[in-house]
Amino acid sequence: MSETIENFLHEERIFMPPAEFAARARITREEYDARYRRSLDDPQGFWSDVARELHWFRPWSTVLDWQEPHARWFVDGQTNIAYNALDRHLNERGDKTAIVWEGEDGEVRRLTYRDLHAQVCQLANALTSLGVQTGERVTIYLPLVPEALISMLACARIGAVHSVVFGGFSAAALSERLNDAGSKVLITADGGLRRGSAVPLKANADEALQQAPAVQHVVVLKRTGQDVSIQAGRDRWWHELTGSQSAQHEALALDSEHPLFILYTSGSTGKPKGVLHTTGGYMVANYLSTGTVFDLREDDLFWCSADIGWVTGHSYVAYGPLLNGASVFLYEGAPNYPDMGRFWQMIERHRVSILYTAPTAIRAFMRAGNDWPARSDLSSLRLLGSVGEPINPEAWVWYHDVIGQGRCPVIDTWWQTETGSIMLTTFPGAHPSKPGSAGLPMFGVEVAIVDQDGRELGPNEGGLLVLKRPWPSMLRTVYGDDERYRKSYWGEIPHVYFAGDGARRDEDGYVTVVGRIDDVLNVSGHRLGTMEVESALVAHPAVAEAAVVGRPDALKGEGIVAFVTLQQGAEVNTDELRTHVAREIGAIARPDEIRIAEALPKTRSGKIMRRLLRQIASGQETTGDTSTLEDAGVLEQLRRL
Ligand code: 6R9
Repeated sequence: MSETIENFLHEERIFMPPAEFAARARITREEYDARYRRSLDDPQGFWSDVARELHWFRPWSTVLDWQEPHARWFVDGQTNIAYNALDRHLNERGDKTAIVWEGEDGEVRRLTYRDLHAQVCQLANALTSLGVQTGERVTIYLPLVPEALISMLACARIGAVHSVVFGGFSAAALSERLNDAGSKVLITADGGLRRGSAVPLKANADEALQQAPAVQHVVVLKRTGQDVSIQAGRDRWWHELTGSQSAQHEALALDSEHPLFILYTSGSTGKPKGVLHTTGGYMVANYLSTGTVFDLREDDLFWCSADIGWVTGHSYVAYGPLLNGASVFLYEGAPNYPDMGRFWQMIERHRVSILYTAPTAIRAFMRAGNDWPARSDLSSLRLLGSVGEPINPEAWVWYHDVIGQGRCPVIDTWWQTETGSIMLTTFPGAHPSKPGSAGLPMFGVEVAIVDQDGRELGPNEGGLLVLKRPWPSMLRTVYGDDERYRKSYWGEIPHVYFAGDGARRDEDGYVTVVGRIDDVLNVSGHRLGTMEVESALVAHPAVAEAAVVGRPDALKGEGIVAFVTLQQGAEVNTDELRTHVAREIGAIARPDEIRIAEALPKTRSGKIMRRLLRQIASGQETTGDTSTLEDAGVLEQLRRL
């Protein structure tokens, strides 16, 4: 990490917004300043004005009720996010393209707002026919196909709370999430295409369902046509279930604080947290951020390459763009299939104008060389965004020069599953960009860099990133564990939201986020708890103890290194352990390296000294205090591994 920080500190290049872009930008410098000031001085007025651009079945009485750490936004208001994302557009934009989808096999589908509305209504009616009630949870385990968005919107329409589980997660991860949410309905598919082969989603789901007895109904989308087993009475084909349903459905008027979705994310303990978002605030914040940060225009084709299983897919593939009546591009498969030119060919083919992707992808494309993008016409692009992890300046500049051809501003947006929408960014037509630095606070966001005691630090001092006031799209709780919510987010430092990231802010107010300061890894932009990987490892019969740390990785941001000790007399091959972790959690959690050790470095009180393991894993000298180490000989042995 220190190498990365050095690199950030020495980056001094500044990129001004291109004049042509700035001239017609939705948010100019003056507008940003004025609106940002108003959002802090008069939050009620500011947020009311934004919310009034959307449809409410009943207006709110109070904009914010804040009983720390619980916020209620647009109190007493009634709305429906699916109504705002679909019905609201039908008169003016019924024939406008809502979704252009490309399957990995090259199949293309287009849905207008009217088509999307009709299909969402049919599924909403179908879910109701299965007995799904308002407030009940529905788990979605699908590939990135239009039906993933249709499922989310159908749930939102009837007030069912969706819990999307990334299609790359294992059966075990799925059953854990099904059980935690208490879902009675699962929506899945026979499979999805990834790198030319079919991912066995239904088979995984069947395995998961053996451990999730509460699930009564499974809706199965036919995507690949691969063989699957259908359990009579429980499993129904999507097309059979929805085909006979009416394409009319009246969206329910839901309380502004009605739960919209649960999304599981990693924390510093073993069990993933079910981050809960509610309706009104999430809707208003995403409507605003998508429209303004991405300078969205009627004729844009917006491509956020995230999977629907992550928050970026929720906010900037599905809800934000559709709330703005935008056309969204979706791609099902792997970025390097059949080759490293796939992204650029699709941008040319569909005339994508805004691309929002992750640093890991950018670094992989950069490594593959400039020939790939050079073969495609990228002139439709006008804005580029980055999200998910710190972007190193080299990758930023490459993205700007080679993909954006110097013409497109690049924005680096910092936010989290918990924040629901973008919290830090530059506005592309308003602010100069500094590669590696996310930038300035979004409207309504008050950011600070503090020390462990909550004291605010000065310019360029590294500290903890906190947010000083509630914002509309903030998580409301950890599903089923409010205590964990209080402790993790509002209990670390009094009266502020603790993000878990380290950061510093420069003289111009630009915030650079350097990475997690807790036991959470960021591997290719995906959050993974070290404890989750450790739990998976110790579940293997040969493993006695495990300690997992991150190590800087030029491509993935962070790689996973596991140190394990074995049970007495046990023998195991490290590849088997790596595969075991992938099977337990999903391929994203597969350790890059496993080192079998005789013992782990522990303090006298039995705590594993991860700092030392991190240093050993990245080949550094072990430094700092080792006086609390129980057995100094352990270090010697580890270094030799
Ligand atoms: C949206 C999303 C959140 C964590 C966050 C931070 C890292 C995200 C970043 C960034 C530096 C950026 N992160 N964006 N770090 N610069 N622009 O990624 O949500 O999956 O919950 O991850 O990702 O560490 O705390 P999520």
